[in-house]
Amino acid sequence: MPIKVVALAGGIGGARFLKGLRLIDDLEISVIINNGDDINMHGLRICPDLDSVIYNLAGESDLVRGWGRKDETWVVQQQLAHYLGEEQWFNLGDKDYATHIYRTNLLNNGIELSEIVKLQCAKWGIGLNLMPATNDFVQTQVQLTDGQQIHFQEWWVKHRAALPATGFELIGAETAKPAPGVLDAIAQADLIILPPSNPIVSIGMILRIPGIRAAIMAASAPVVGVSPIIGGNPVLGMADKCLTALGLETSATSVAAQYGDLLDAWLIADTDDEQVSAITNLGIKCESAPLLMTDDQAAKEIAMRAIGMTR
Ligand code: FO1
Repeated sequence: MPIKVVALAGGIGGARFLKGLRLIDDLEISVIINNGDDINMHGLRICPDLDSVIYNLAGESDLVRGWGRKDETWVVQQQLAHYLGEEQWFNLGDKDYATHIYRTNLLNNGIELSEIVKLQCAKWGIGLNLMPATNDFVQTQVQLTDGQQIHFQEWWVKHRAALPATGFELIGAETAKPAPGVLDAIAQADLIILPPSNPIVSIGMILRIPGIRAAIMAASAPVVGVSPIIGGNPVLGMADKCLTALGLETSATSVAAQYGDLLDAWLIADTDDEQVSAITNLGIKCESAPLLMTDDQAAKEIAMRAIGMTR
């Protein structure tokens, strides 16, 4: 009888974890993917975390960048820069443009994002059940210390998260609904996993879609998370900038406290094992292990260790 696993995933870190998780036998894997990074550009809907997960699972992602397609070319972008008279700060490759054109055309024809993701998975032969957190258009905005509010991608990519921020808002969240299948997958899960994605702007934004956090709290499945922070630093991306913006410490303990009563178990890095007792005192089962996902096999071992904490 396969174990029904539900993972909440953001972009690059989540995708790398999933490439290991899917190597484990007898798991039926559903993935709820963050839409907060989504942005409309040049009249196209861009869904970075959905695309990072799909491209990684399809073996099509650029492994150095972590986002976008491998063996990419940038002709359309260069031509757009010519027309627009300015260099594009958000890099969209030619193969990537095909995804955005395909998705936007279907959306404009009334096809829901969750259906489009299923079509993409079929095209790429991805056997996992991937779902966007919501079919509604939500966008993460960053509140800056100067009072301005800018799109997450502008903060993250154009400014490399260097502009001091005080908070993150998910625009559209109040009226957003979980995508079809999301709440059922959570309710029927035998195990729920929080991979080492950004706890604030990736997993944190999934949890802001009304109903999802409550469904996880009500689920019979245990919830196990894997720390995205090793030592005082994120392994990938800039989760430290997000935690600092909220006045939170960048540590495995701080992220566990941020997830709070959602967590039953928390796997941290072996180099952080002095934090095991502090996390245990939060009422969360805590163990340490090597957490660098150097390849799919390493990610598989981390996933097995995390699952083992709840069995
Ligand atoms: N990240 C960057 O650092 N620079 C980029 O130019 C960039 C472009 C881009 C285009 C499509 C896409 O799906 C993702 C892209 N990303 C880029 C990553 C994106 O910012 C992600 O949202 C973050 O990496 C967080 O997951």
